[in-house]
Amino acid sequence: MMIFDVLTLFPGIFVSPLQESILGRAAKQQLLQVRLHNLRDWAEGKHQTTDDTPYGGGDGMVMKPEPIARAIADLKTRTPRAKVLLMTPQGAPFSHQAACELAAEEGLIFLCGRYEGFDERVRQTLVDAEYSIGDFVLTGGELPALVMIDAIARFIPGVLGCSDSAEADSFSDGLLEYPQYTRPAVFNGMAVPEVLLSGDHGRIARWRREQQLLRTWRRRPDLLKRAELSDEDIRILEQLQRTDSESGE
Ligand code: 4GX
Repeated sequence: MMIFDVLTLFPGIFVSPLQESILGRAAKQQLLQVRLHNLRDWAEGKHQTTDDTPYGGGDGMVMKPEPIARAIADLKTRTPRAKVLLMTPQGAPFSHQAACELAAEEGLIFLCGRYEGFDERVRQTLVDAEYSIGDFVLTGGELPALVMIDAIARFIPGVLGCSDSAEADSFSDGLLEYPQYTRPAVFNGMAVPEVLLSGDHGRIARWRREQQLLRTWRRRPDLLKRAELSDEDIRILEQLQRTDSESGE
């Protein structure tokens, strides 16, 4: 069973997202365990202070290193090989690939920062990897940790139903997903593409691949450089580029 330890000043943020739906079921089935820890439990003094003013002056507060060092040392007595992860806009871009690799670890410790972050010596000596979930600024590392736990959990065997596996979904071949439809056949005057009602599985598969290529080329051309493309895919793309002005999306 994979262990996710979370160090945070706000453990309450995690409770409902981890209880619901697929993650909640995975925890019940003992495929993963998320243990929430309040950093304040490792702080000292009457006020159990976890932050302090920055050396050199300036706005905001910085999280003190000692409570974090004690907390990580304690957690590592139980999971000695666990990797310590920090969420920050300065980290490596978190991705499908990173999620897949992290899912192979026995344990992960998510160190969630608030305020202006941590004393630099925490990163230098206690952190194994730093990740960013995107180029924007959040109020803390808690939501990024939840995002990462969700994406990593999908790669743990048994977490997803057999009908949709993490390896089969879009980012595995580097392309965006094709459009999906369900009943009714006509909604607000818009009909489902005829090919999907044809029952011709070969035609349907070709149409879906074409839609994946079209969407990726239109919306995320950057992804095409690293996508796994067959000779047929490349032929379809060249065709799309020639007829682009005609076909609307
Ligand atoms: N993708 N933030 C963390 C506080 C902080 C600052 C420095 C550690 C070091 C973010 C993101 C993000 C805001 C989370 C600053 N903690 N994290 N927080 N985007 O914006 O991961």
